[in-house]
Amino acid sequence: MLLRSNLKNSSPKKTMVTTPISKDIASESVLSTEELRKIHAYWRACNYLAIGMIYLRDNPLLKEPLKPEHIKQRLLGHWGSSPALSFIYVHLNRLIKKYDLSTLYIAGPGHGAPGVLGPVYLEGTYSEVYPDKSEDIEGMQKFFKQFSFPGYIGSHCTPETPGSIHEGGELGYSVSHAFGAVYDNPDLIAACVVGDGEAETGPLATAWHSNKFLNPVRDGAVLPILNLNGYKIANPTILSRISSEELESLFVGYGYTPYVVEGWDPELMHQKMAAVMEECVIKIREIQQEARSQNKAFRPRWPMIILRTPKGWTGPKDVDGHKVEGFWRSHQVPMGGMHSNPEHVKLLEEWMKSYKPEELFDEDGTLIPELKELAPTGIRRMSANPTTNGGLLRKELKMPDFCDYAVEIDKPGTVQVENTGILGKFLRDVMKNNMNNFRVFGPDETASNRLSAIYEVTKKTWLADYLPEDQDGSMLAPDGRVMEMLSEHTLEGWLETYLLTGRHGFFHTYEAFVHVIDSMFNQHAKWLDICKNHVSWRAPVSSLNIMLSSLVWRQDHNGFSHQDPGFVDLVTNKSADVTRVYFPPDANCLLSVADHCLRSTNYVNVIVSDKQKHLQYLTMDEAVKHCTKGIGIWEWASNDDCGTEPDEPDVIMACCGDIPTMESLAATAILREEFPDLKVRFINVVDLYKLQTETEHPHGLSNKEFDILFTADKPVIFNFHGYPWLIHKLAYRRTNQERIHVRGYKEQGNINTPLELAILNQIDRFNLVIDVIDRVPQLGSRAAYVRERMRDEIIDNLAYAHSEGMDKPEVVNWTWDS
Ligand SMILES: Cc1ncc(C[n+]2csc(CCOP(=O)(O)OP(=O)(O)O)c2C)c(N)n1
Ligand SMILES: [Mg+2]
Repeated sequence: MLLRSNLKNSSPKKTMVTTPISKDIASESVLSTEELRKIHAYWRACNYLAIGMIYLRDNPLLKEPLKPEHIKQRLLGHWGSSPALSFIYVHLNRLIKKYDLSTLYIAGPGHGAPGVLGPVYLEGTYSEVYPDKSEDIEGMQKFFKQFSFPGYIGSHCTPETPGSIHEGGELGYSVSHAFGAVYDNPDLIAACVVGDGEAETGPLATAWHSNKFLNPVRDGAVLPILNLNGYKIANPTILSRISSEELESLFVGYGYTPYVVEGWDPELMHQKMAAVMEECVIKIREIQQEARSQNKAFRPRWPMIILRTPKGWTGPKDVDGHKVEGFWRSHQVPMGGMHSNPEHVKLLEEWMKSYKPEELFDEDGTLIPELKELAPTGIRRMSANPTTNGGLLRKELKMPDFCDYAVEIDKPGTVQVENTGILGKFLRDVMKNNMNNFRVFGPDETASNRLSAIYEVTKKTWLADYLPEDQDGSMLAPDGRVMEMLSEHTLEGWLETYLLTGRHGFFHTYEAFVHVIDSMFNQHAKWLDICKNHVSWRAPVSSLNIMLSSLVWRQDHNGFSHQDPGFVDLVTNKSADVTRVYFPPDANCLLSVADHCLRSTNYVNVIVSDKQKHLQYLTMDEAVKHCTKGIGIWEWASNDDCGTEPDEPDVIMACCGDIPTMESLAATAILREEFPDLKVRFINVVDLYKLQTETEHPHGLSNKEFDILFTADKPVIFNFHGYPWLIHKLAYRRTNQERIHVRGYKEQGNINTPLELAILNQIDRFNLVIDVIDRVPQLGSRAAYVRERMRDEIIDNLAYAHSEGMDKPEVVNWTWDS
């Protein structure tokens, strides 16, 4: 045990090597005249292609005078970011060849896709993947026309882009994506271009700290390149309008050594960029060499580049009297009106010809050999780096047998267990078996969500400073495999590309705060959907597994702010091809579901499971069957099968979610005692999508199956974990759906006891009994008395909670004894 006095005197153990900031190393020329000429020519070819993509549908090499009919009717795409993106790309190519680097390219401003697609085409990958976009004039014409054209590809670095694992449509995730790709990929460098507008987003701002989680012994490196082109869509960027001192200090504070490359003159800029980028690559290698030769993890000052270039660099200086190059007006298409303004057509032609395409491409439209050889070949091309089609590298997890972690069940509903605690043991062994391609991600909640068993085999990754008292339970280690940072954005970003590069992971977070990454989930689901349905060359990747814990119904001490079960509503908006939502009611079901999710590919699996103690219902054998079916009658809780013909239930008690399941069971117990003749069928839903029809979701029940389970006309009292409308939304096509009465969270909450919270939202046992009484016609006079008693129970229990600060012992200790 550490003593208090130790704590007082302790000073952080420095893990970071402090090297002087070196910035202005580019005074000498590193490129020979020949190299400079060629690299500039290659960049000109990229820029030419970028403009061609945005403007042309025909006449790709301008062999004929440019006419309006050669130009697309709708001009879409972003020129502004493109020149810098390809500038960086060609300079990376030089070093990839020189040092035989394995590198991938992340374009933060992915809207500048023309700046990426150009070099991808020039290095041949595009034509290999899409043979009709061949490296000749015919292929170039198709390549131009397809860009941002209906029926073809989008204007970002979409999944169709070879080498892309980051679309960059929604800004903010480039840095976290870059780091996620290099964790456990020691030989990989992720070159990550960050837009200066993008850098204003919350997710990007916090992701700079990813370097505190990067271990130079076992992980690769990220080279961030902040493209300070000064503007967003129609505004200056903050980082471009602060002093150099402030700017550089910011990155020093984030733990980087910033190298500044600044200017307009391409010739000078090529020399500077070549020198700085080479210095950065050498630094990265030195750091890795130092760490790996001694097997010693430390946090170095990683290099990063601040590239200050004009927005729309090399584009038209002015259009119609307005400044364009170096201003926000170059963000998208510098000039339109191509079908009404001949002057603009002339300007476009001059602009394109300024790159001298005849010097770059031969008669057939193929890049000339002396330029072709500037690009790396084979899998060294950033567009063909194997990690960018990670499904091909993916190896199945070595899975322990989840049945070995089963909770013993003698009688359903009598034993209480922390479900996620059991899962933690299973995940511990998944981790133990897969110590270089599986990680667990959470915003400082691994222990809180009861998954601490994982720490028996690995700790939390931590490359920042250590204090002596950290020995006392902080569970930090430079080689830990549990990723904890209080940034759901960063965690989600890391995990997404960890998966896209062929590995496996598990993300868990508080239910209410998963909303922080709503739109990241959206983007990833869209990415998967496109890959699955439209990009056949992308191999399936491991599913994104998200477990929501610390659920709405057990936020009695955190209160209202922590009560929000709405993430699953969002999930159900996304493509049925890639979304799955599970509500395991107990630990054995959770194990079965988790095993299934960890083995699956190309989905976002959402598992909703609370961390507190809950009643256990199914043996492992029963749980496997129940989860395989996804929905089922719990016979032991039902009494509608009496062996008389024709048997029919009077009411169906349906439930979905661990807490609502217990309340439904408790209500069923009351019903069976109070109305022994009432025939109750008890149905539990694990797989939420069972409620949709099979035409809407592959998991959906057919109408026939649904009617057999729920009957065609009996009242259904559906107790749901989340917002009630979601069940109505999913089941809206079912027979007589107006008989389906859903209880769920109604935004009623505060500091409550669990039962009080349930009562306020009417998912509690007493309100459910009242619901049955109100919906089932033949209950007779007794119903009135039972209904009164239920109302009395509600009043009593609320009063008890407010006087004692807890629920009555008979509620807390309730078990299923029927
Ligand atoms: C999160 C997000 N908000 C807003 C937008 C709309 N948007 C598209 S491009 C852009 C400006 C981006 O500026 P910057 O990152 O500097 O890239 P640049 O175009 O200058 O290369 C904006 C605001 C977006 N794509 N994503
Ligand atoms: Mg910008």
